[in-house]
Amino acid sequence: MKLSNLAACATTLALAVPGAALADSGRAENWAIGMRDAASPVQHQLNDFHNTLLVIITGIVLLVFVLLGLVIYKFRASKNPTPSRTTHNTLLEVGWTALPLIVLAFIAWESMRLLYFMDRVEDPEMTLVVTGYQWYWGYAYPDQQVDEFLSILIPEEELEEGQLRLLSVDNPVVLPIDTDIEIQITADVNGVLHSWAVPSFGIKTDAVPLRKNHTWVRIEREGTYYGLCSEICGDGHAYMPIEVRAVSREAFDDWVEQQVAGRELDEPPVLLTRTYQGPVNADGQLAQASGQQDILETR
Ligand SMILES: [Cu+2]
Repeated sequence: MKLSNLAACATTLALAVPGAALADSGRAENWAIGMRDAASPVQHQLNDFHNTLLVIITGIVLLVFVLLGLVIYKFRASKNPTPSRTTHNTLLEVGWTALPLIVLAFIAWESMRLLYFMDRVEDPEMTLVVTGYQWYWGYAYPDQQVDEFLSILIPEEELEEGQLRLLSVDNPVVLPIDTDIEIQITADVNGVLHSWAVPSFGIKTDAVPLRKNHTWVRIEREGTYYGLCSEICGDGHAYMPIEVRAVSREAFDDWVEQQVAGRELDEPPVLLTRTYQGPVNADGQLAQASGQQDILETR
């Protein structure tokens, strides 16, 4: 949301209407405020919940301010040389205990409902397996028999027109729109904790070695969506972005065909050596984190 929309935004907040239509980008923009554009049912609900909470806390702050002002004005020393000694009022006390309880119960109920909604989808149509490595992501599509491929940051000096610094990767993860996708997230068994986070989808799920966490997405629009590792995982933490290409189902099927075509299933795995880029220091030189990793590749 651009700053110039602030006035519209203020009106929107006051009326508790979910965020105005935003530019469709899937990435952060300069001078933007508010949530990233929602592109999944989960993120839509998160936005709505966020807006509802904003109204509730605004109401509470205003109420407290007004009461405080009233007390300061009405019971000032000059007007009350002999202060009242009134204590206890059953109705008031029950009221100011019960009201916050009701508000909190509503927030808790809504939070839990959303947590369960984010957790899983009934009968997913396909599965994406995400694995966090030091420091890049691997993606596999077991249903489509697409073996794991690696998604590695494009170094700044190799960026091409239209690619984004610290966000674009060599092999983006490709997903179809309008499809219930189960996402299983784990991390390299010899590795560390990561977190696979794509704000437009409302996803931020930890990638834990030897554990498979899961979540789901149903992408509503074609486009490119970006995310970042969101668990401080080590010195390559800032260099393992997530780039998701959401395409039509037909385009996705074509992509799968390309991935699978020409692959001899009986071929023995090949030992490949991949390099990854670690942090860059002020002179643009790679710091010591850069290195190599041997990967068994079945293609
Ligand atoms: Cu990480």
